[in-house]
Amino acid sequence: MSFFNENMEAPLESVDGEIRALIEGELGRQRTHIELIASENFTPRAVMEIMGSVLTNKYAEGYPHKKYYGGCEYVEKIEEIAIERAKRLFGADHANVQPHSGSTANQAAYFTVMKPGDTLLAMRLDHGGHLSHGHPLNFSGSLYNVVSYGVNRESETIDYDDVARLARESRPKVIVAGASAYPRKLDFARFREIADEIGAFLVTDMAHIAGLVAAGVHDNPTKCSHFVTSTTHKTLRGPRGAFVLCEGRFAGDLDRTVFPGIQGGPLLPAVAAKATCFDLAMRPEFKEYGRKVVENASALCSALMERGFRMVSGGTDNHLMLVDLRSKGITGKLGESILGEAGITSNKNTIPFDPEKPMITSGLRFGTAAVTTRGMGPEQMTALADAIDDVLSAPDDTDKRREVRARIAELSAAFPLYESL
Ligand code: DSN
Repeated sequence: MSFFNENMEAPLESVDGEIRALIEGELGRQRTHIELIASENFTPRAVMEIMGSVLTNKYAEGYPHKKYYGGCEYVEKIEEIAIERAKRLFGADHANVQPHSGSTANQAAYFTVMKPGDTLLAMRLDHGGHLSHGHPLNFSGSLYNVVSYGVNRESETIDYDDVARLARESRPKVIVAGASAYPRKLDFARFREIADEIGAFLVTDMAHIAGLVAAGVHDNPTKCSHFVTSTTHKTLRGPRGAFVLCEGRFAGDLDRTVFPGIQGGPLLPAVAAKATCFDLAMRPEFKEYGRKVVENASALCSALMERGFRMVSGGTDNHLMLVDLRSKGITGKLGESILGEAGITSNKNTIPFDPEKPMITSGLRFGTAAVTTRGMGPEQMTALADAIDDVLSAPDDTDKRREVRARIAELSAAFPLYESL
């Protein structure tokens, strides 16, 4: 065997021990910490097997039966299956499963119907939106004339009459429904009514709630939206990646926008893993999973409120919640850091009308997609609320954090993760 081939067959541990050790470290972290980042989840081993498969060796620019390369007989079947499953899962006319990320998926939807300088109406990031919904530092903020809507100061929920007013005043080409830190259900029918009144296109970014939609525990935006964009790795529990759904009349334009407009070759391991993720999400167990995610979020939120925490909008309808830490006299930055020391992973997050800067914040965002995948239920949510309260109520008490860390280690051990890895 040539030197080259020996290296080809060598396992990672003998090729790059440094990276291998760090991956092992990350596996250990995931096993021993409690994951409350609302956009994260644990994907099944089958999905990870696909992500590490030989599909990474193949180029397949174009679409099934119209590929620009030879040797696509297997990968185009895979892509066809992924497309069909995405359409079936969400009831869509058309699906493009090639976008690499949620931002790229949004870019594809925008580019299909907007020109630079057109107006985009979307939710502001500091009220729960996303960078790709028009933030000045994002492509969306620099290409388009962005008008933002936020939440009502009192209710901390979207004021649809205000969205309608902004739409009438600014006449956007596209209205975006969707958020990355909004704990309440979204009224897609109302968004569509607003869009129709002024002749705008409705792009729904369901990245956070896609798994809840698939499970039937959140309204499905597909029939109400001209375009639906999503990632696959959040509540949908698939590989890191994205897709776009649209009405049939936009199919050709959307596909041309993704390729050759924005991307070259699709990431085929991700395309195949999305196919498996969509199939898993159509199974009855996934409906049960979605129901439990929402049940756990509600249990964690109620338990935190009982312990004196103020929750933005007074609660949650979905998989996530936003905690206002001002009553505890600490910032989101400090909260994230001390919870991390105690083995609980979360992220600092602005709350609506936050007096702090985005790198500091007054809030924390918690989500229950990952802990639910691990098998935890309402009883564990109460234990987590106790642990969170113990840490955040005593920010100077390192002994307390050590004691909570031990409790978290015990809780993690009771819900093993990736035992076969
Ligand atoms: N970064 C994701 C989140 O945490 O919500 C959104 O892209």
